[in-house]
Amino acid sequence: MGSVTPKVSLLDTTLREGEQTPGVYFDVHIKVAIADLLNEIGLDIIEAGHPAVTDEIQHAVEEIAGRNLHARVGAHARSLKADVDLALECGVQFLGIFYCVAEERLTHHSKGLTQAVEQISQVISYAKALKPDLVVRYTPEDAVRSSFENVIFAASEAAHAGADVISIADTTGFMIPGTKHNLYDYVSRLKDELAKRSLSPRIAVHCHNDRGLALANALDGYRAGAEIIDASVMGLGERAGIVDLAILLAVLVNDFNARDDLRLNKLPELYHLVSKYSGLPIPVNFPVIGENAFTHCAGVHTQAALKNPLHYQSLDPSIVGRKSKIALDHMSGLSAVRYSLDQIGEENTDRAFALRILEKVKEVGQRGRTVDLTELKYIVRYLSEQS
Ligand code: HCA
Ligand code: CU
Repeated sequence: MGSVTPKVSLLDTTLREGEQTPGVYFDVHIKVAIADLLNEIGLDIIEAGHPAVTDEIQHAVEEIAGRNLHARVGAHARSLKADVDLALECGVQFLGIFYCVAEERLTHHSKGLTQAVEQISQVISYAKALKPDLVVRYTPEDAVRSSFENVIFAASEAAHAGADVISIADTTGFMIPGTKHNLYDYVSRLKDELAKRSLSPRIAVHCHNDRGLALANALDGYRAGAEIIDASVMGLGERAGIVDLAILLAVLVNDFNARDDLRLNKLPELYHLVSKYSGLPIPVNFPVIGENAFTHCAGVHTQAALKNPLHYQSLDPSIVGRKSKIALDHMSGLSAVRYSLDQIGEENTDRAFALRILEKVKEVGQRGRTVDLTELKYIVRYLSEQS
């Protein structure tokens, strides 16, 4: 990729969207720990919660906003003055206001477009008047399935009222790169239309993962000029969730040279924290963070990877502070066994004995287990006693 790519800001919403995962709840002290790690990694915006939901969420947002983090701490709000008041009482520096302008929703709420947009504008002006340095984002929820005219009307009026950011929400994970419903064209067209009106709010993209395309869509939006990308740890969120933070950061840093100031080596700690307290395990094959993300297994693979890991790796594990690993199971070959024997100080094992060890490793592997280095020591001891 070229080295001249626009700087992108990163918004993490693990504490807001992520907590909308059924059954997921983080205690206030855990939220604070998550926010601190996000801040250390270098996130630009932390969406800390929607204070109107519960008193405890309000308290958590207040705690996090009061920590003087480098990241801007934000709250989520409906287009209601009461929600703005509550958010500002928490001391946030960022406020996300959402309101859907799709015809069906407006009809459902018995609102005309003009009336809805008036309410959105009034709430934004109200927030800006109360706190002029507040960064305000307006999100036309389900933007991509709403009529484009309605979105552009609402977005322009919101920008006129003082919104700094317009977020394009693919609330239902509807977009597909390369089809007529793609975020690249959507963001390009939106930016053009806003520019025609002499408006240039920053564009954010919030992509849900219903079709497994959240990241692809977010990158499409980014290539079209979106300057803020929303993500969450483990992609947590409603239904299939949203863009996964670690994968997004790895790709932006490694492949787009989009940032050079992030501490990606803190990501594993963050993921283990969120996994533990959300009660959701990180799948072993989860990219970048999963236990097996940099583990080589099959004989042909390990043999090649031991010579040069890049034979079977396109991402360097050290970018997140990890190392390549070799797994021993029924797929293993002699080179993997030799490599592992070296690691337990058995580098002088003769070939015949190494082959017997391999046979045992394959036997264990066929039962659906891998042999770790401790078990390998037991195997070595057991077989040497047999001979
Ligand atoms: C929600 C929906 C939302 C809002 C995004 C935003 C979406 O849970 O309220 O306010 O920017 O996906 O549209 O997450
Ligand atoms: Cu969402």
